[in-house]
Amino acid sequence: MLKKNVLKVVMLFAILAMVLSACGNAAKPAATQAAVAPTEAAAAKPFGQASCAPNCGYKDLVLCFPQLGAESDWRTADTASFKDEAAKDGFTLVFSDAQQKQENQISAVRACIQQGVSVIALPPVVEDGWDAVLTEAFNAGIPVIIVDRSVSADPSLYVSHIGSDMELEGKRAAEEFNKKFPDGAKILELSGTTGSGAAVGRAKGFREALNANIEIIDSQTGNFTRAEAVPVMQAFLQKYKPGVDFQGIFIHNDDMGLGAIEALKAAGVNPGDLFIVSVDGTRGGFQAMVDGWFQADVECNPLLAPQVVEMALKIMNGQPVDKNVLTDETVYYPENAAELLPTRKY
Ligand code: GZL
Repeated sequence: MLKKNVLKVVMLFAILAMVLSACGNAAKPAATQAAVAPTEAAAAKPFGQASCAPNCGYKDLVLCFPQLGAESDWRTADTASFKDEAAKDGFTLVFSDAQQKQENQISAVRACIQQGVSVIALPPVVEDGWDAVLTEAFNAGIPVIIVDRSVSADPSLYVSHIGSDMELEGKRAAEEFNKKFPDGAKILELSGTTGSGAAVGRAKGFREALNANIEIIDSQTGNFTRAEAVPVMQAFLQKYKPGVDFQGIFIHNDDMGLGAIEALKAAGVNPGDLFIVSVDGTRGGFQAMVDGWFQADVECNPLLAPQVVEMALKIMNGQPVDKNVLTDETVYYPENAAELLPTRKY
C-alpha cells in the first residue's frame, strides 16, 4: 500500500514538473527565444507624396479638375481661377466639364486615375455617391482634395476639403431677415441644386438662425441657374401675392436671383417692393443691389485655385495639410455696391 502511494506522489511530482516546464517555456522571456532582429520599418511615406519630394514644383504637378458644370457666373469664375493659375504657374491642368451630371464627374475622375495624375481636385455636384470612386483613387495612391461643395463620403478617403462654410452663409442670410422683420414675416426660398452641399448647407444654416416669427411658406429649387429660376418664380407669383402673401425671398445664388427678377418685373413688381437676400456676390448680384432688387448679397468666393494648387504641392512634397480649409467671407450691401462693383473680380 505504502509503495503504491509513494509511486502516486512521484508520478504527481513528475506531471507537475512537466506542466511547470511547459509553462516555463511559454513564459520564457523573449531573450531566450530565437531573437528576430528588428527590421528597419520602412519609413511610411505620407499618402500622396511624389517621387520628386521634397522638391516637387509646378512643373511636376498634373492636377485633375473634373469641374461640375458651367451653370452660373460663380462657376465660370471658379473655372477661370484654375485655368489662369495653370497658365501662370505652368502646371498641367486636366480639365473637364460634367454639365452638372454626377456620372460625368465620376467618369472624369476615373479617367484621371487611369492617367495617373498627381492630385485630383474634385468640386462635387452633390454630396452623396462618391465613396466608390474616392476609394478607387485612394487605392491608386492618388490624393483627392474636395473643392468648394462638400461630400458625405468617409473623410479618410480624401486628404482635405477647401471651400466655403455653406451653413454660415445660410445663417448670415437669416440674420438679414431677422434684422428687417423683428415683428415677423412670410418668405419664399429659391434653393440651389437638390442634394448639393451648397444648397443643403445654406438651407440648414438659414433655418437654424431664422427667427421663429419668420415663416418660409414655400421653397423650390432653381438648380443654381438663371434660366431654371424664371419658371419657379413665375409659379410662385401664380400662388402668392407679393407684399401680401410674402414679404421677402431667400435665393441661394445670384444667377437664380437674376432669373427671379425677370419674372418679378414681368409681374409688375418694383425694386424694393420685396426684401431679397442672395448669395455669391457676383457682378450680377452687385448690379442687382445697385438697382434696388437685392438688399444684401452673402459672399461665396469662387477663386479657390491658388489655395488648391499650393495644397497639392504640399501633399506631393509629403508635407502635412489641414483637413478642412474654409474661405473667409462677408456680406455685401447696397450702400457701397456701386463703389465696389468696378473692383469685383467675378
Ligand atoms: C457654392 C457653389 C455654388 C454657387 C453657385 O460654393 O458651389 O454653385 O453658390 C454655383 O453660384 O452654381
